[in-house]
Amino acid sequence: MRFESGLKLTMRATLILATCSTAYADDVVKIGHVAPLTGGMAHLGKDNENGATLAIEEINAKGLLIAGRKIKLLLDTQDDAGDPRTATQVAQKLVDDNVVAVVGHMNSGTTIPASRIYSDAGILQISPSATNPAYTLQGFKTTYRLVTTDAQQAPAIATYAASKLQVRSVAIVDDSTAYGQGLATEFEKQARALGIKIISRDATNDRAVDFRAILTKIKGGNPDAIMYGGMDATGGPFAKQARQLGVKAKFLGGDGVCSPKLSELAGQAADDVICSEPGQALQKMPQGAAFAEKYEKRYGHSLQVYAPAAYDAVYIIVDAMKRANSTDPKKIVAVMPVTDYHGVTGEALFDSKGDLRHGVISLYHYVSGKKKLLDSVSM
Ligand code: ABU
Repeated sequence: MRFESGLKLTMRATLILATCSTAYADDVVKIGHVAPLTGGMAHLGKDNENGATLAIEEINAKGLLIAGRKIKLLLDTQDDAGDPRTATQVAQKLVDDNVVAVVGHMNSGTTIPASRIYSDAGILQISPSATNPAYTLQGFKTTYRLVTTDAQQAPAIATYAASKLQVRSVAIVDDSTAYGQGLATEFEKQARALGIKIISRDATNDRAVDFRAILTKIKGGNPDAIMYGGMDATGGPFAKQARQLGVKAKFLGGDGVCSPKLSELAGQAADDVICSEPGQALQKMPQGAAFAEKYEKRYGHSLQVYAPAAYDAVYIIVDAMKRANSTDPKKIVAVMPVTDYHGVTGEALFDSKGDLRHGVISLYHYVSGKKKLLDSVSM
């Protein structure tokens, strides 16, 4: 069992706990969380943190008993700034902090390098958002995710573009990250298979702000669509600058761009974006509406994309603790393969790699800046 006594908490926390008569009976168990909490992706990282926090608060309020001991959960949340090197540093910090499991990271480019550290430490990692297939292909027993992969998402976007939007030619741009590059490559494979002409393939980076050189080149090729592999922080300005340059193409993207915030970042160009999300649309999730309402009540604004998955990830960790009757990280990992948890995002059943057994992809567009569901595809 990995418990940290209330007596070992900081002086401030000890004083707070000492005012409560039952506090000394509680063992503090830390669950790690990592996402970019600063920089251009902070709105998505904070959304993940909010989802995880909501679950922790609910579980603590109801009370949690494991192996006859009262547990108080603490979210040990860290900022990796979406940077792979920082991600490995904060992963090691969480291991040193004795977390029992980790919700995160948010980006594929941070989740993948951090996963070796958690694997070496025998600590369960559940990403609510990393979609690059490589994450769960490393042979680690500790890697899980609650999103369908880009190997499923990219073909869904390409197929929709060819069959419903009559896209016959496309320019592809990625942000040189594990996510953006991987998604663009999977899209390119499927687009070629469907007979879509690839006019060009270019790379920018995930901190770029000026896309005019790439867009001017793309404009010359006059593609029906531009597929952007990257996040909304760069995808929004990319689409906006394309419109300013008079590019007429539709914009295609994955879940990285598919946020409510995109319309703020892209302006009117958002109405030409078609994007995918891993999983069922919030309004189609059995507990989706209730979760959205609870989130808004707690935070005073609506959620972005991955908060329901981050929320479910905490409950799945607690479900594993209950089934293992332990907070020992290795015992938690041992029971994860037989998880069958019904959460906000639906039923979580994992394959031998830690991927969801049944995936759904939702496709969206924007109407007057509002994200609207177009279609759902079961994989
Ligand atoms: N799935 C898009 C955002 C997170 C990632 O990098 O995979």
